[in-house]
Amino acid sequence: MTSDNHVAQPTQNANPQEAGSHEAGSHEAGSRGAGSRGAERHDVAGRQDRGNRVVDYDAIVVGAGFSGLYMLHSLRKLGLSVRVYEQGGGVGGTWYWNRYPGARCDSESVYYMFSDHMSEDILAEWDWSERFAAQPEILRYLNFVTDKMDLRRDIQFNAEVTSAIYDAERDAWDVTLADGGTSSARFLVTAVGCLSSTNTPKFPGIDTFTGKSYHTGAWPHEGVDFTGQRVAVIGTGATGVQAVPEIAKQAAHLWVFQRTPNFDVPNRNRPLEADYAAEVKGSYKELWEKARASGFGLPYQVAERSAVDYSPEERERIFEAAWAKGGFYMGLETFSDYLVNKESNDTVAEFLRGKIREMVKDPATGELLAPKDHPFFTKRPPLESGYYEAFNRDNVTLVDVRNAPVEEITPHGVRTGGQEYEVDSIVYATGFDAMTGTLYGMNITGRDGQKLEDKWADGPRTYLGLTTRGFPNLFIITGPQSPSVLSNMPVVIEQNVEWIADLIGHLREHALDGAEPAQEAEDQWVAHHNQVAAATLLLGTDSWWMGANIPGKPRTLYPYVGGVGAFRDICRDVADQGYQGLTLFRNEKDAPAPAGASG
Ligand code: N01
Repeated sequence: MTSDNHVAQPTQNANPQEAGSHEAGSHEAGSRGAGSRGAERHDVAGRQDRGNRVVDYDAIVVGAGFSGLYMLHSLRKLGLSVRVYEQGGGVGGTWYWNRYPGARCDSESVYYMFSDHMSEDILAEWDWSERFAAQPEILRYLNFVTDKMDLRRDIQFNAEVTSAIYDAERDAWDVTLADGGTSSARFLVTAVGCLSSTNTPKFPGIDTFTGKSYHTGAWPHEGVDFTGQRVAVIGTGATGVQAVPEIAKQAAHLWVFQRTPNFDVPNRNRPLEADYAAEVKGSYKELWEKARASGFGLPYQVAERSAVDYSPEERERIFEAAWAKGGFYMGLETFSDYLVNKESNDTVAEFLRGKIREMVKDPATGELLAPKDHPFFTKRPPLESGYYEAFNRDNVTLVDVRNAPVEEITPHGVRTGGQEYEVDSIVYATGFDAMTGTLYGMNITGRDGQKLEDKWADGPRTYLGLTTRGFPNLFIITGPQSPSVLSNMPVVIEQNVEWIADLIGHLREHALDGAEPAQEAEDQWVAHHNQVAAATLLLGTDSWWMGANIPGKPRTLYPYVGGVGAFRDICRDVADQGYQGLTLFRNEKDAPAPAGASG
């Protein structure tokens, strides 16, 4: 028996276990998408033998980055048996794969970590060395967390999930790995990140290139020495912007192929001042609470004001202060209406264009680097450190592939505008099939054989971004229609994980076995998501947030833009009202759920 509730109206490689390097000698070798039967069928602590409804684990979690690690810890605390399958040879997710030169986090390191909810000790013991941590340090941190919390023993590495099929008879998820291994669980949690399936455009001739090709998102573990090489970097998003200054230091010549210029803001990275780090640690509870209640998961002092209400001189002073501070302060602490007010946005856009023109010596190059086709922050603004200065070097050339798109990759380089650029290496900084690519790669199949990809053929349909109807007991961490990438990730990850763990705890407490969103709840969430999105300028810009970077991908805003704090409140209300909008059920189809169990 089921009991339906309805949705509340929304209120508004130091790793010893690594399996080796991932050399990317061809573009295919350097790609990755959405394995071994390590799981012997075994007796699972707390498992009830329900005849043919036996499962191997209470929960299977896919992915061992920030979200998978915290999910494992949280489910273990509930006493569940958990198996984590991780495609990589070690923990880290994004930080395991993205080892390209210059890779570092764009969130300040003191806020880019687990809170005391994971462990007070870790928070106290771990010290970051830089304001914005580089990839190796973040990977070290995640390995430190893994070992400290004794998480490794439940993680199976080199385990790529190739299918996950819901069996309604057993109320179980059957999971298959690339090596043919299989296992099953009652709950399936995807912790696969938002940017995990690399995107390499299908340029004609791409396979004919005789040099080396790399995708930034699947970088060789041993690193790449570009010394003396002629190099092409295709793509100028957050990744390209980080990689270009570093590659420029080594290459004999570097050509940067730009389709759309971005509004890059300096990160002003520096060694982390001990006083500042101590101050943050001293008030972390307050700061994290502020981050949790904020729009973007950072405890910044958001200015509730519009640029249009200020004089040009006052605006300039505010912009200059944020420019000097560096990081996301330009977007978050200057004016609050950039995403909804074009006039306000124009002021910051013009300020940033001016800065770019100032920094780049060659006027024609500076003009090409100054974005004019989209408002600020409607594409993710990269943080830069030496990017614009790189174009003042003799060995760096910007190539415009907006007006003359890449025609083909030849055996010796890149052809565009009728000219061939001969290179030894091509770096594809061309991004990801974000948010859905990896989910679809797992061939997730729900009730009645429906594939997730088919259900979402016209765009994702979720309840809170965390669940989707027809896929009982499937939980998606940082899924589409949740704040996900529009937040400092650890903050939303903790919220998502805790909400899922609380729900599973609630089910167990009430002798229930599953949850699935009601149709009406899902419809209302999708409508709310779309309504919030439609009020912003985001829909008018081609960005990966809109799915615009992948040919044929439905054009819709993938992350939820209603704000981290507002989302958190909605999720809390749903839980407080007994998981309103979710159908909670038990396996014995004929047994009534206990009164009040579903709230
Ligand atoms: O990917 P992107 P990314 N011909 O999709 C270009 C996060 N991140 O890997 O803009 C020519 O942003 C494409 O051009 P256009 C962050 O959230 C975080 O750089 O589509 N060019 C663009 O320039 C970020 O937003 C950190 O016109 C083509 C580039 O390739 C996200 O990852 C650090 C092309 C792709 O840019 C993705 O960033 C780095 C074609 N056919 C990244 N196809 C941290 O702080 C694509 N491009 C943690």
